Amino acid sequence: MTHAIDRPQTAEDVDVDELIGAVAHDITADPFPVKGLDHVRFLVGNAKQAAHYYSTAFGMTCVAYRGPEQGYRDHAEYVLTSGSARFVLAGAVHAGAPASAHVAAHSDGVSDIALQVPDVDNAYAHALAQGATGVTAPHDLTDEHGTVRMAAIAAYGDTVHSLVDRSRYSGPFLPGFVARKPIVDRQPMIDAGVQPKRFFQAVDHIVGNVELGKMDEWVEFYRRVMGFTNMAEFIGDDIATDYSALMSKVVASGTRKVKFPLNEPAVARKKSQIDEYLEFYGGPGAQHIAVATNDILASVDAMRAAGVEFLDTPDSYYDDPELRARIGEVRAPIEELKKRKILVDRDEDGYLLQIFTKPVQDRPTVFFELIERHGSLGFGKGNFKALFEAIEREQERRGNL
Ligand code: TYF
Ligand code: FE
Repeated sequence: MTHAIDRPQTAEDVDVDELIGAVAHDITADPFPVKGLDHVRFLVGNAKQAAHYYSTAFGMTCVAYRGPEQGYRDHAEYVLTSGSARFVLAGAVHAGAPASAHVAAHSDGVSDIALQVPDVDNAYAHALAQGATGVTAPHDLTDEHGTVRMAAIAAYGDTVHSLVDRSRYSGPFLPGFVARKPIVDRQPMIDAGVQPKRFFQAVDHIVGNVELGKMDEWVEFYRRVMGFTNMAEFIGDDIATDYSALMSKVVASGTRKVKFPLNEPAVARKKSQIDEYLEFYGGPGAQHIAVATNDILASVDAMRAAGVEFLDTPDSYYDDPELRARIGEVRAPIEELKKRKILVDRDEDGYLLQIFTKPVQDRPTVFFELIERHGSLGFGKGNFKALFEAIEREQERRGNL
C-alpha cells in the first residue's frame, strides 16, 4: 500500500488568518487596536547579499528598494515579501549610519517589529500614557503614492515597534521606496514543479529573548501598553529546570494575528540557550521568527535544496509509540515527516507541523521556524523536550554548553 501525501490547497486558496490561527475579534473597542504585523526590519552587514539569500533560500520576492540612488544617504534597504510576510533588509552604506552601530553590537538582527494600527496618534499616546518609551513621535511620510503615518516605541533591548497606518498609501512600501523587480527569477523552478510558488505565506509569531527575571515585566508591558493577553502555552519553573533551561510565556493581540512568545533563561543544569543568545547578540532581541506555510514538506525540501540548515531530530522521535498514539492521523505519513525531520504536535484544537532552522548568521542568535497549523493554536509544547535537546546538541557543537 502506498501512503499518499494529502497535499494541501494551493497558496492562493489558503486564508492567512487560517494559517496563523487568528480568531474572530472586533478590534474597534480595544484601547490599542492592532490590525496585524506590518513588516519586520532587519539591520544586516550586507543588505545586498542578505536580499539575495532571502530570495533564493526563503523564496521571497524583492518588491521595493531605497538607497543612495533615491537620495537616502545612510542605508540600502530591500523590501522582500512572501504572501503577507514582509521583511525589510537594511545595510549601512557608510561607517556612521545607524545600521553600522547596530550591526557592530549585534551582528545581523531584527531592529523593528512594525505593527499596523488604525490610528497612529491614539496608539502612540496610549502607549506613552501606559509607560512605553517613545522613540519617534507620530509623523507623516508622503510621496506621489500618498501618505503613511508612523511612530515608534521601544521594546526589549534595541528592538522597537513602529506603528504604521498605510490606509492612505498605494506605493510599493513606504514613501521614498521605489518598486523593484525580483532578484532571482524562480518562475522556471515553479513551472517545473521543483519549487512551490511560495515557501511561506505569513509571519505566525516572533519570539523575544529577554534577561533573567525580565520575562514577566515584558509580559506586563504588552498587557498594559497593547492590551495583549496571555496564551495558554508557557514553560514554567517545573519544565525549565528539567530540560528546557528557559522560561517562556506567550502574549497575543485580540485577533491572535500578532503573537509574541517571550523567553528568559532559567537556572538549570546546563547553560541556557537564552544565555547563549544574550551573550552573543549583546543583549535582548528577537530570537526566532516563525513563518506559516501550507505545505511544510514542499517548503523544507525547497529550502534544504537551497542550502538552509535545519535542526536534526533523532529517528527515535518518530519511532516513539507514545508520540504516534498522541498525534494520530496527520495529512502526511510519518515516514515523510521523519525523512525531513519535521515535528508534530497535537492539542485539543487540532495539530501542527513545525521545524526549526539553525541560526542564519555567524552568531548563534536569530533563527527561523516553519509552521503548518491544522487547527492548533499552540506552539509545539509536546515537542519542547526533543527541540531543546536538539538545540543543546548545537550549543555543544559550538562549545557553548
Ligand atoms: O515559539 C515557541 O514557543 C516554540 C518553541 O528557545 C520554542 O517555537 C521556544 C523557545 C525556544 C525555541 C523554540
Ligand atoms: Fe516558535
